[in-house]
Amino acid sequence: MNESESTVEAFKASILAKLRYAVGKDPENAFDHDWFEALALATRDHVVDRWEEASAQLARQDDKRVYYLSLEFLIGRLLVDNLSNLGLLDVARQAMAELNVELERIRQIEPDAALGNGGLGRLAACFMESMATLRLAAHGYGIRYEHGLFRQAIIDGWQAEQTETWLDFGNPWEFERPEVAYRVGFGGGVTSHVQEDGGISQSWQPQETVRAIAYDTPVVGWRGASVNTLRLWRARAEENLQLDRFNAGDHFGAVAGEVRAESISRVLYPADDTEAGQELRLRQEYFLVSASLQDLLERHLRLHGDLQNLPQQVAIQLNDTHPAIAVVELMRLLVDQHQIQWARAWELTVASTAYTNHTLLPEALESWPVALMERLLPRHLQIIYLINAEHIDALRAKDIHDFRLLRAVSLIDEDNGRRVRMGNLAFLGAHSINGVSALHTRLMRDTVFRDLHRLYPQRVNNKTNGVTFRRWLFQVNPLLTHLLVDALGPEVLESPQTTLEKLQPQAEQVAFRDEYALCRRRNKEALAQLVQRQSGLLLDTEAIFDVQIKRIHEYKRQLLNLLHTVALYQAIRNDPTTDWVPRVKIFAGKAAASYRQAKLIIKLANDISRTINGDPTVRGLLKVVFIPNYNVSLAETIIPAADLSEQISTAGLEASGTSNMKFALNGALTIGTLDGANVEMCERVGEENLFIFGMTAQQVAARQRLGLEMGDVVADSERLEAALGAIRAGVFSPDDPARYVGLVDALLYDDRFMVCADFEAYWAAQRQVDKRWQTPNDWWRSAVLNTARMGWFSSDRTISEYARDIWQVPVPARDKG
Ligand code: 26Q
Repeated sequence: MNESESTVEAFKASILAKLRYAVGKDPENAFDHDWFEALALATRDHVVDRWEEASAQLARQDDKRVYYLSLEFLIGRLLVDNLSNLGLLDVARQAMAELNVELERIRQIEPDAALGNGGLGRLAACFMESMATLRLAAHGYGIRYEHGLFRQAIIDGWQAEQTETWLDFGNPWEFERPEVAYRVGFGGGVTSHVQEDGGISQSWQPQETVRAIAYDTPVVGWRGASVNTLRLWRARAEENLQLDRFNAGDHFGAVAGEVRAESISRVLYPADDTEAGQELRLRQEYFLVSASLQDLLERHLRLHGDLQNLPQQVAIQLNDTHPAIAVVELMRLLVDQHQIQWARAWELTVASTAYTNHTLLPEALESWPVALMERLLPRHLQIIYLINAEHIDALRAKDIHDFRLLRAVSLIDEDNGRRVRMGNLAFLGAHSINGVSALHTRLMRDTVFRDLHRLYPQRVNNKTNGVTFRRWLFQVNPLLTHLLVDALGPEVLESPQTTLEKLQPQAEQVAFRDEYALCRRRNKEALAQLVQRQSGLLLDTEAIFDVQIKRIHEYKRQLLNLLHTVALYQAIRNDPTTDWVPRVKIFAGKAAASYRQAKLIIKLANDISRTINGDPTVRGLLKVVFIPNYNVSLAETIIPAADLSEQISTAGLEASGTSNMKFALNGALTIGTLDGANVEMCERVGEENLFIFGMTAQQVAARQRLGLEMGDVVADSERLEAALGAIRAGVFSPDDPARYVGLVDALLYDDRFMVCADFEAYWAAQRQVDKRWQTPNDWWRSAVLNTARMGWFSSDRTISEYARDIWQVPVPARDKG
């Protein structure tokens, strides 16, 4: 028996042992789920072995630790991720095959860990994987939501939200740590004490406390380079509280208290903007922050015994303002609990904390009513007032008295019923404030943080997002990965960042382009099968697969894509003899449950889909499909099957985008605006290999100043007028002809997102797409060059930049063995 055979044998034995002793089944009676569990547990043993080694090594090295605080981690599935990063995927597949079980089927059993809404949450997951790969001593902190992002059902074309229950069958990847528990307080009041030295100290007596219990998930880096920990907190009621009440006969009260406490980690907020400043959300934010800071300070004191060197040993990264109350909590812990002088505590806090901004939309910037903050976190509000007073005093001392400026940079918004501005708080309390693409960072300096940036010009910096190539290339696209290894050698798996560019000459080789196109064809067939299983619809894999998958938002302009779809439909009907290029328009995405316009856009997509797919005069040249329940796993099937990637947000509004990178890496051509990271993709991939159209951020701003009435624009475009007219008249909604009158009129009279203004440019760019498709040599040359030139968009590069510029931690040299 050779080495690999014995590895397979051992793995098989381990799976069977897990099946028998952990699952309690024998192979004859095992269901798919039992096999999944046995395989996951067998895999987990290997993970844990590496985890132990890595933790021991971290403890020895005593490196500075990075703490990534995020309300969201959009992880998806872990089985293949772990197997693949441990180099055990083929072993596992073989072992399962010898047990007569198909890995491809079993892997689908695993529910997605959907503890996030979209890009920000997925970025946190990519970062965790890259930090483990780069062997940084990094910990993720988040909330173990019992229910992740809702499941989307499409009922009669409308989105319906259904509860997501990822933990129903248990979670093989997590380790409950009941011994790692902290108390988190809420409410109550603050009392002052005169200390021995005559100083005054404050202490907070919360009215209510909740326990945070740790659940640890190991995060495996590539080749098991390191295994880090994602620590998620679960809220539990204080045990004695329940019992006391219960014994006093207050049975309902006992349960109500428990429900109240535990509701904190019950469900992820299913919105990717802030609209509702709800108490429960603030409780979640503080719960995460307080438990995590207590935990990291305890670790720091255990390892170093002194808080004065905190910034040398600890870097805290805030994923947007959601955990920004950390600035205040750290001050409270240092000053009230560890008796550090206020000024010194502030130095330590600022030097330890950094903040990443992910949005510019002023209405999406988090702020909390002062009254709510006072009721829930009275001591924190005091500290906020103190920070603010010192901040404003410091400006006055610098002879800055401009009333407008002072109001703009204040932590308190006095214009909207007194609110605490979390963006300003995070800015003041952090030594680094970063945007997520070059354009976004520039706009941050010019708009939302204009005044603060002038006061602290060193703080704002850019860290363009990236994605992990392990998941978003190697795992999702094994065919292309195989081809890349054939062409470039196994080095491409170790250092895709530097190796992929060596693919460029292959773009000129017909034989290579053919093989490359064949991989795409196979991936399209897989997607077509999925669509057929789900909806019965047959897709033509010869057609351009034209894909827009992301949260539904007006600024992302799914409506622009739908208008193009309708215009194309009308053009085909009007001129059936032209040699139209066959297209499949693929949409997927969830709308926030309370976002009415977004939900109407989903209905419109489904109405258009039904009408066009059912119209025989189109002869299958155009198909439209809305795939329900978009999530990480669905993205993993769709992205490698895409020919065209739609990245068409109103310029200036998409901070970065990350699916744009995943598509391009897998060789889809982008049709997009000069927004977010598209700008940098265009620079690196070469403008001749994408389709850029539409107004720039600057032009958008100028156009908006002219007003949002689009009568002239529409009158100038027959195509647009006809498309809007058909939708407005109920052509796609005969059951309710007036359904879209409001939606169309909003585009005509109040087109905030420049859908009409960009329509003609978009149409023209789409015709360029058709033209390129009809010259396969050109299309596939561009596709290969996209893959070859996307290396820079690896999250390994992004994390290396955070490590160097923000965290000041060394990235250990890679040992390649
Ligand atoms: C805040 C308060 C209350 C309730 C919800 C929220 C909330 C939750 C999630 C606000 C925003 C989000 C998510 C934002 C997000 O995903 N932003 C995206 O981040 C990506 C990673 O940087 C970028 O690529 C995208 O451009 C950006 O839209």
